[in-house]
Amino acid sequence: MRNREGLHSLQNSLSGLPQWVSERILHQVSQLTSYEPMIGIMGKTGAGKSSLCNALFAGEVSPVSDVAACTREPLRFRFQVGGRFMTLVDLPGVGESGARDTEYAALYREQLPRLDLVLWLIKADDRALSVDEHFYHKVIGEAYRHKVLFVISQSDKAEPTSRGERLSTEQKQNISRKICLLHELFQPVHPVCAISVRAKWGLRVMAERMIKCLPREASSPVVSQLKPSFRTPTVQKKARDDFGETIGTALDAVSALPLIPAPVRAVIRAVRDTVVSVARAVWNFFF
Ligand SMILES: Nc1nc2c(ncn2[C@@H]2O[C@H](COP(=O)(O)OP(=O)(O)OP(=O)(O)O)[C@@H](O)[C@H]2O)c(=O)[nH]1
Ligand SMILES: [Mg+2]
Repeated sequence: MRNREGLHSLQNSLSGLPQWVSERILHQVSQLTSYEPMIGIMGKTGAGKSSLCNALFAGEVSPVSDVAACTREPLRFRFQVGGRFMTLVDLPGVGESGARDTEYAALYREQLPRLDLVLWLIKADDRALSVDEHFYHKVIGEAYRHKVLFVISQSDKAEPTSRGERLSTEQKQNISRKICLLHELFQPVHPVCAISVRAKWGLRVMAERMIKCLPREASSPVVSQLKPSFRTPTVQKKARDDFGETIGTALDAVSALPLIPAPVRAVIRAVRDTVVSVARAVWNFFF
């Protein structure tokens, strides 16, 4: 219903264009609004993967395939919020014996191209990082590093531990050191984040980073899966801008087609910015 209102405004903004152009753009809009994002999650067992996902996402989780724990297949969880779906893929392998590298390399080569992002959790008090490092270099490889967002989890376990609910200044300093260390070890494409689900610390910034790292077409559908407290103005702005820009890019692509008559091209260029701003304005109707 709300979708229809949004579509109506967009249709109006496209009304000066030839029908085939307008249809092509509306088709793009419908693909964007029905896009099902896929996020991978990695890290040793007990790193806090399930806890983080439960903290961030509002969806009702339904396991898509329940595979016995001993098989090295990724576990998929499909989420649903308000009729939209997202899939989380729990990826195995980090922390297991190096002998399986080839097997995992094959599995990851199959999974990585389809993933919009991979969250890689490293527990704040985990010092056995060479295992993660080995896996990162041997299995992920250069081609997909831009899809990895490292997250230091369970930051409340950083030294010096206390019973307090909040992180102490000393703990935060140690977390900063750990962030620097991870930057040295992994040379990640995106800045490393730190969180504690228990202390409810760092999650909002982490959610913002995650949305920032996502490909344009995936940011809005992921935002719609976040719990309301993480749908901050920054997060919404990024998703709204991405939505507008994707549609702008679709118009640019049409106007760059070789056989487009010059007058049509001129009209496309003339309405482009208006269409983008209408798309941004109606974002809320869709997501
Ligand atoms: N202190 C503390 N404990 C946490 C935090 N996050 C998770 N835990 C605990 O750590 C344990 C492991 O968390 P999970 O979320 O199950 O970890 P996982 O990575 O999904 O583990 P596997 O599914 O076995 O690979 C649980 O007992 C959690 O309650 C945190 O931020 N702080
Ligand atoms: Mg788990």
